Amino acid sequence: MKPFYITTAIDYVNGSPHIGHAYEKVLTDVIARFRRLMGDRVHFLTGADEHGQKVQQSAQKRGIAPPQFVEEMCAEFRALYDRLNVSYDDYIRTTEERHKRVVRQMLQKLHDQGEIYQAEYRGFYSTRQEQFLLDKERLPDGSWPEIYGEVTEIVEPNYFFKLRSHQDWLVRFLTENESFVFPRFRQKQVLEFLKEPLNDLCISRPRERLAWGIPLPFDENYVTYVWFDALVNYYSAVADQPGVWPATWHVIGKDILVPPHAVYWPIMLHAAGIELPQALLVHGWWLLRGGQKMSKSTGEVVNPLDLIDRFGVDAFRYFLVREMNVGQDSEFSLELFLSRYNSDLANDLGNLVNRTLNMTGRYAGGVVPAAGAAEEPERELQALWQRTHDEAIRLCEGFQFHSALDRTLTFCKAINRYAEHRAPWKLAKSAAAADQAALRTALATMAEALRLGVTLLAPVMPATREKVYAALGHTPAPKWSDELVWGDRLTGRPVQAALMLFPRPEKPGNG
Ligand code: ME8
Repeated sequence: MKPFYITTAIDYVNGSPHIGHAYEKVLTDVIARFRRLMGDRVHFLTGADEHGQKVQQSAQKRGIAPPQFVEEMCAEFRALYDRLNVSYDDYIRTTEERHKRVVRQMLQKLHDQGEIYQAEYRGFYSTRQEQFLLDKERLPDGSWPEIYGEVTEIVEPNYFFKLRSHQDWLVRFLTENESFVFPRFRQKQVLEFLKEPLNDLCISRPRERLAWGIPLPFDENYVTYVWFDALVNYYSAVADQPGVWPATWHVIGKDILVPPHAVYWPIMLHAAGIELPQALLVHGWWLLRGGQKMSKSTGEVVNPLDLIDRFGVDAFRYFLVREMNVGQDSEFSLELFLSRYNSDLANDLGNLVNRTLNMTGRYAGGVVPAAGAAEEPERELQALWQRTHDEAIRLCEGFQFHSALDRTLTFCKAINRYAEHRAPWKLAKSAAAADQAALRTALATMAEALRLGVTLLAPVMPATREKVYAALGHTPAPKWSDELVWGDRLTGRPVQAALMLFPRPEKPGNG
């Protein structure tokens, strides 16, 4: 079986990771975990983009050599992803030999085929963005937008890749492969961009200006310029593992779709005679309140570690996935985070767990009783479970994780309502056999429904599932699909007295 090969963008390691990095890796992790649970063999790649001007400059600022700098930064990124429970199978660094070798092979091949030529390059260069700028990007007064930082004019011989000669092919390819880019509206943006003639792509930088890069195999006075290095990671990481390439999905942010991933990358692969990835999944951006962009250079970023320390990994993962409709942008604020945390997690899910454990302890000696015959309330809850399950799986298949979570939490709320309706605390006061039977059924139903709820949350909240299973004394079946079936799996299991999953923040409102 061909693995489900999924990748993330590789991060620039010139500054600390922020919520955008965390989001992309968590989103990809949710997909990877979902596919694994659905029975696919998954290969999940993430990594670090370590070469380039910005890294060279950041290292200089710190007064250390680039290799030491990237070593430290990369450790910081990886520590975050480990903390976030990102279940990647491989981590590629563009400074690794396995990557450099493949980049050089690919460049040599394209050079031999006549796809790469030398010419004079003249242009206005933004060091901050590591790119040459087009005249049309100037502001009406002739200056450059602030995001580009300092802009200088440069004239130098460089190497170019013949992008333009493949433009017609790419347009045809995208027209014939309508679902190459998800969501669809992004594919339209690519085609829109391709209405203008492409310029050939400058793929080199003179080594004297940029030493921190991969030397061109056919001219060692130059290093490879950013995209020809970075994009190749997806392929270089698996080049020696037959059967893994092509990627099933490249998960990327909207800023690096056009032109890098939707234009350069397909054309590079096509020209080199390598199969194309199956599709690109393009997510939106986390913005600050009022739609403001987060910026490493202004220091206005959200540090994921602060939130994880205060609220736990799964609360943070839940928030990211619940608040973002994949493909759209979303705004981050602590108020919004706290409101989700309190209502969905502390109230609905956390309360459900506490009540279930607590009542099983109090009214059934801490052992899940056997359910009796289902009556109307049980039948209703079971029917709701079946609908929730079917819809959630369908939504996850289509990357609508925010809606899948919504359905699952609605189910949890329904279990709470069921508990209130059955009121075990009242039934427990009665010695009548019918009431005692109803009590056993209610407790068993709550425990079983809770087990199903957290099972469905597994791709997003893996640690929560483990904790609740442990609290319910449950040993899961090997197959997720079996775990998702209503059945009296917990009968006779001893449960924990309590489990504090989502403690309320001490000072609500300001956290
Ligand atoms: O672009 N919200 O690296 P990077 C959501 N090295 N996602 C965000 C975001 C935000 N506020 N800010 C950034 C690079 N991202 C290149 C990629 S791939 C061959 C090379 C996303 O560290 C961004 O869209 O700037 C990108 O997908 C990823 O984080 C890494 O961004």
